[in-house]
Amino acid sequence: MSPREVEVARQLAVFGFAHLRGAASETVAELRTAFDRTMSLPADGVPDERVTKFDVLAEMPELGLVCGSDLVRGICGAFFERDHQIITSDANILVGDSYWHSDGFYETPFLRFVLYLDATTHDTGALRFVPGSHRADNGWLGEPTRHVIRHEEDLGLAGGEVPAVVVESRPGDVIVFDTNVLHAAWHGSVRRQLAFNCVGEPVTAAEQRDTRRYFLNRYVSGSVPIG
Ligand SMILES: O=C(O)CCC(=O)C(=O)O
Repeated sequence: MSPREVEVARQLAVFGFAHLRGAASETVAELRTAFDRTMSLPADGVPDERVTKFDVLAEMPELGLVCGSDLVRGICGAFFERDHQIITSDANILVGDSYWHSDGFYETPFLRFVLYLDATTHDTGALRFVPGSHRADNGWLGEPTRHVIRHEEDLGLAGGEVPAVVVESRPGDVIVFDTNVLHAAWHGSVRRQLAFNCVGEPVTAAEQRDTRRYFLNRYVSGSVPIG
C-alpha cells in the first residue's frame, strides 16, 4: 500500500471520513451511463422521493472498477489491516435532507465509499460530518450523539447549523467514511449517488455477528437510515 493510502486510513481513524478528490474521474462517464441505464428518473428529472436499488454491483460492473481499484484496496488494507469484503452496494437517487445519523454504532469498523454523480455543495445537499464522532474512546457515544440527533430540541440548532465539516464534491470524487460517524446532508436537491460498504474479513464471533447485523440493517433501514 502507498503512503497516501496509509495517510487516508489514518484520517479515517482520527476524523471518521476522508475526501478523495478525483479518485474516480477516469470512470465517472461510464458510471453515469451505467447509473442512468439502471435507475430511471422521471421525465422531468425530479422524483418525489428518494429511490434506492441494492446489490447494484451485480447490474453495474462499471462500479466494480472503483471497488476493485488499487486505491480502494490500499485504503481498506491500511485501515482494516487484513483482507476485506464488499458487504453491500447501492445506487440512490436522493432528494431533500438526510437527517443526522450514524449507520448504527458497531464495535467492528465498516467503511462506506460514496460517489455523487452530481456536484454537491453546502447549499445543495453535500454530505457533512461531525469529525471524530465515530469514536467510542472520546466519549461521543451516548449523550453527545443523542444531542446531535435531537439538535432542534436539545441544542436549539437547525440541522444545517450543527457545527460540522461539509464535504462539497464534484463528479469523480469519492468520499469514504467510517459508518459510525455522525453524518447528514442538508438543503438537499436531487443527487445521484453510488455507494459500497466494506468490512475487514470477519474473524472473531463478535465481528461475524456485527457483519450479519450490519448487512441486515442496511436492507431493513434503507440506504440512508435516520436517527
Ligand atoms: O447524501 C445524502 O443524502 C446522505 C447519504 C448518506 O447518509 C449515506 O450515503 O450514508
